[in-house]
Amino acid sequence: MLIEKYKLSQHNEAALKDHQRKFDFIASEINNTEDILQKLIEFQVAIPSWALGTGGTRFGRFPGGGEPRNLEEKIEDIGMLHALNNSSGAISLHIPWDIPENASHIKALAAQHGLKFDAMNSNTFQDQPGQELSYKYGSLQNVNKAVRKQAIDHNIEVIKYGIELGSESLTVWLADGSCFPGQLNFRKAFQNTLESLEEIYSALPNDWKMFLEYKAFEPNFYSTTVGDWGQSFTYVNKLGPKAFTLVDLGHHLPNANIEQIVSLLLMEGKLGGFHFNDSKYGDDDLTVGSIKPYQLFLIFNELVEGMDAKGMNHANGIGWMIDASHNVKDPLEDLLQSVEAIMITYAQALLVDRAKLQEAQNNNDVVTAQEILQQAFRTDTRALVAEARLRSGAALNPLAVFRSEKVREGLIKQRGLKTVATGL
Ligand code: RM4
Ligand code: MN
Ligand code: MN
Repeated sequence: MLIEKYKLSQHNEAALKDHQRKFDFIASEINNTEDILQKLIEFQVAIPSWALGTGGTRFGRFPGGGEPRNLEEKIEDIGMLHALNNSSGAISLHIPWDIPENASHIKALAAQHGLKFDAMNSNTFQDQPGQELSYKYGSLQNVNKAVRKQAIDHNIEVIKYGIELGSESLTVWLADGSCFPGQLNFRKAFQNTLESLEEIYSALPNDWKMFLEYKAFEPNFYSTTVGDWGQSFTYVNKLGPKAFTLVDLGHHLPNANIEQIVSLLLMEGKLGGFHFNDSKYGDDDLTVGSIKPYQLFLIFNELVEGMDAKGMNHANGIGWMIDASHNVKDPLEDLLQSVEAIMITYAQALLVDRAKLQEAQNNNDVVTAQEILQQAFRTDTRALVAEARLRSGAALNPLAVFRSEKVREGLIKQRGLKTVATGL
């Protein structure tokens, strides 16, 4: 559903006075307003094509109506989000959930909405109808060479789809592992996986990157073959310069120090991809910033510090994506909230006084170091983020426009109440 430009302007005009007051205040409080605004305008977070419908849990799924019925409609939904916030200018596809039957048509449609194709995702964690061999006991790690070959071929096929669309990266997330002690020989599982990844890596175009995502548990509950950042890092180091680790915020054991993980991966030049979500217990895939906003800030603080230390471009040095699932909220509203939380937190991280922080660290002044971080975290950056949107022709308040324009109602009218988007 297209939201007409004049509707956005109407909404912005009505909200302008209030916004201006708040923006003037924050601008008077900080020094580098223009620089921060520019960075906010440039920063883009990809939306995965599987996050546009209702996720559900293994106990049930409660679809909300108006879900996209095909890839075209998924692109339209993301285009609508991008028109509202100008921060979700990319789409990440999962094959085979979203096979682009006609690549040039799909590419043109995405371009119309100002969208790029972010990382392509392979899927060897489910068996597809008509598939010859099963992934029940793993894919790239499987003890059976023929299963491994099938999974390798699938990944190479995903790369081919990506080339047609203009994507430049492949994300490999494996459900491989074991559910019971004794089921697997850990070293053999690692070696098989490495050999399989090597074959996929050799099919990567020169200007592509491969992201290897780790996850502590689920669907396997005893061991996971790419279970943590150390394991992913070992694989990607062996693979070569085009291979990188991907950090998904929900894929750690409780209380892991994720900010330290991203800092060290950046130092080693091996942080390539990033999946945003939030969690209370495990891979909960909740709205970004809804549970642990301070942790998100500390992670962003290390991301900014580490990227700057390497002279990396914040917007495209790392593949940023939201990886969430929506059980009780409207998925599109949830995505708007997630993008907003990311931008607010990114802006806070940009506010950290790095020179003073370094000085405090060098003097072992623990109290000042904490004050500096919390000063940034407690700054209300919402007006900065809104101003960045205003300047790029998007909405001052995307969620309010989504609601007042009755987007969901419109989508239900267009697509029906009982549509089910492909995905988990
Ligand atoms: C996994 C992981 C992957 C995502 C799948 C759907 O837990 O986060 O990134 O592609 O879920
Ligand atoms: Mn993920
Ligand atoms: Mn996950």
